[in-house]
Amino acid sequence: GIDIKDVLSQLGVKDGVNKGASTGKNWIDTKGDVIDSFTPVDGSKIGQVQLGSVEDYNEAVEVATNAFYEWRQWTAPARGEVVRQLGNALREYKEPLGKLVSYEMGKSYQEGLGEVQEMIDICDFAVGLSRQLYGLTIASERPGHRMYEQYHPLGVVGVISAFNFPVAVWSWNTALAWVCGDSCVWKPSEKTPLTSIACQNIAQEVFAKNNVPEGVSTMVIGGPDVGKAMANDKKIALVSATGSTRMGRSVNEAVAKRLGKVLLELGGNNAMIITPDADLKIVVPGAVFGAVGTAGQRCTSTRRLIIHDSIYDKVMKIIVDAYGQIKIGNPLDENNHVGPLIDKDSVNNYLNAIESAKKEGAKVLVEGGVLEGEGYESGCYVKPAILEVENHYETVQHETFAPILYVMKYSGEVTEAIKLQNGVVQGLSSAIMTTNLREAEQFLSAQGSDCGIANVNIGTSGAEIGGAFGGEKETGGGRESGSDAWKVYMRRQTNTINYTTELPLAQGIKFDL
Ligand code: UN1
Repeated sequence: GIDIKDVLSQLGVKDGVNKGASTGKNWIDTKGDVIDSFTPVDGSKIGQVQLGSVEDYNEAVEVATNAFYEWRQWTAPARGEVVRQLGNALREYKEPLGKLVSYEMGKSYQEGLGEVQEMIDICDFAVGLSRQLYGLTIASERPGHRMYEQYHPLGVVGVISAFNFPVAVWSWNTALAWVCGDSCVWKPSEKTPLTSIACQNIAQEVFAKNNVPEGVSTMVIGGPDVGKAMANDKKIALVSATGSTRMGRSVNEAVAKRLGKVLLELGGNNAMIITPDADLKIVVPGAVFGAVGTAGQRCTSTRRLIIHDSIYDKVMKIIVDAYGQIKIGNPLDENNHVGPLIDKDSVNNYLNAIESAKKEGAKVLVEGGVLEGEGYESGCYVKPAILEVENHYETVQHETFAPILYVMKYSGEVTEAIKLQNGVVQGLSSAIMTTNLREAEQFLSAQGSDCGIANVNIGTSGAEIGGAFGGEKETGGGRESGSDAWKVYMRRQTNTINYTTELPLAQGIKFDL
């Protein structure tokens, strides 16, 4: 259960109408439509938000631009100190924020807490990073010259995030952008507006305490017009967009036209290869959590199983049996494994995908369907389904954000499985389940998985923040979060310094006056 009024008040969110845009200190007097936030958990209205318009967006960007000129003069470790405090504040708010994520988005409470933990982790990562934003020193070909590179703050970063990770994706981008000296304009999903207001409140509280310039953390909850304005806006140095391939493509086109920078983290079509040498004890929880966790609404969710024909029947029997154990219901009840989909549109997409896969020849191994009756009043609870398919089906090639697992066989060598795994337009995450070193190494080799994430004996979802997160092909090519993903939030400058009394030219060119 959840006392939502109490949770909202702990997070400074009104259960009435909230303003949907902020300059980092002040909530903008938005004039847009008032939208309701309904929870998919029980269908009730949690609160309301008055959307920001393009005008409100422009106001936020202006404040963010001015803030950038000040913020970039703070030392990186001083900026890191603010992010350290943000991480501590998130530790304090972990429980209510995790609950609100669970209630507004519909993921399990454990996963809501896990999402807030990802925020804390990236803050810690960013704090360390704030003393490591280093470039290289390079050997110069000219005598008495020193050549090196440095990274400078980039500018205003636009962050577009999706409903499924309504808070973590914001922090992956902003925690890094802030230590890098950038200011941020966040456009969260309209489907989860209250969690974003809660985050903005937490940031504002910490930033005010530290006299951070107003505008370093701004937010505008708005419609597609605001997203479009951001993509076309020359004042936005980098647009980091997480969401559908369709959205990402249109953002990319607009930003490319003005030669701006993008970081795209778009759709996945993640497969798990199960070879004859797989340890079934870890295959089953790995595959099932990957497919039904977050009700299949992660970009890293397991969409496809590619199973060797010699073990296919045995593996599928165990997995189908495991599906029989899945409890679907209120995600705040820790006995349940699967909560609702985000909304009824999503339920329709789920039903349509099952229907069209069947038309293409799919065989149903676990029947899907929408749940009705007590506890399912929101109409958003669906049964995780398993369909036996062929990889080339159009439905299988497409990412549907729902718990539908497509299974297929391969025969012969692991290279055949890798071909199927790579035979989609997306390239986010992938996994192989095997205890055979040769198979595992082939999967990780240059001829192996073509995805940004390739795991061995781990499912496709649940990446740690320390690695770079993102993927290839229609996933968009961007990398967020760990490793050296920070570099996209900065501009690189190569510096060469001559400390002699001569002016030797590079490439040995002679120029005598
Ligand atoms: C997403 O679904 O957009 O790897 C992000 C994972 C999580 C992040 C998913 N750490 O599943």
